[in-house]
Amino acid sequence: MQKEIQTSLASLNLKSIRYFESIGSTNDEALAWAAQGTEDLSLVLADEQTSGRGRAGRKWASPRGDSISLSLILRPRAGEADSPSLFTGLAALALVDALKQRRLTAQIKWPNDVLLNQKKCAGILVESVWSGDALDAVVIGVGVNVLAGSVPHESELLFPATSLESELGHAPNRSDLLRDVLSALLKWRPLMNQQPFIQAWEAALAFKGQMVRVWRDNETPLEGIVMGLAPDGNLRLLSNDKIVTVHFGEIHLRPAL
Ligand code: BT5
Repeated sequence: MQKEIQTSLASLNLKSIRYFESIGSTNDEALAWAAQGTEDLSLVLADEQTSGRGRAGRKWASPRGDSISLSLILRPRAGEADSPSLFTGLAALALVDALKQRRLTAQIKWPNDVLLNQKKCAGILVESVWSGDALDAVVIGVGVNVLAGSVPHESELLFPATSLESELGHAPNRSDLLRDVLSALLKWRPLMNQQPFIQAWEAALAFKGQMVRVWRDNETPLEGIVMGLAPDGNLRLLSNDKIVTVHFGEIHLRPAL
């Protein structure tokens, strides 16, 4: 597998790759590596995570051989975006593009889930390393359910889940998919502060024009119709005849039934 991945990624000019057959969390490894000063475009990959993380301490399942687990380290350049929401959008859009190449129409459940047929097939966890007030590094963690065995039992899920194998009817090649996701991410990166990026992200938003309920930390849930995105990647809802901006952070979004 490792050789196959190296061949697949050769054209991307990544700086350095650390591959693990099994690891706790690729994001933990990448955060430590970033703190030691590794370069922009360093990548951590694993065939299995034993303590994969979602947001707010939730678990992310990535059993051996069934999923893609990656953490890409970026060192934001001068003038580049410094908002975690934009980096989450970058990964989400890259996944949408790579799935489109496999004739799958994915949608983004803002802020960090990628859906196929309204079921979650991938999750994104962006974490930052700060040096005082300056953003030193961003770790973009991406988990993709490639084979059917990657999908946890429904009793462990907050939202329905699926795999690419289940949606396609056959198993896609993991190395090729990995290459296409990273290649799309690198393609969109220079555009992150620009309108076409937000437009493409907005075009892939799930529940557009629909009523959703958003839970935020310790606040009463907010209900509103999904209108789109602000230029910084925050979500715009129409709530009680007013446009409300929901800031990226610890939120959950669900269709309001
Ligand atoms: C996420 O969190 O969706 C972010 C997942 C990020 C995982 C990647 S893998 C590489 C890198 N290294 C890490 O340690 N993490 C990143 P959140 O929105 O909080 O969703 C977590 C919830 O998703 C859990 O509470 C479960 O309900 C559900 N879940 C867990 N594993 C899943 C899976 N494989 N497929 C679909 N849903 C899952």
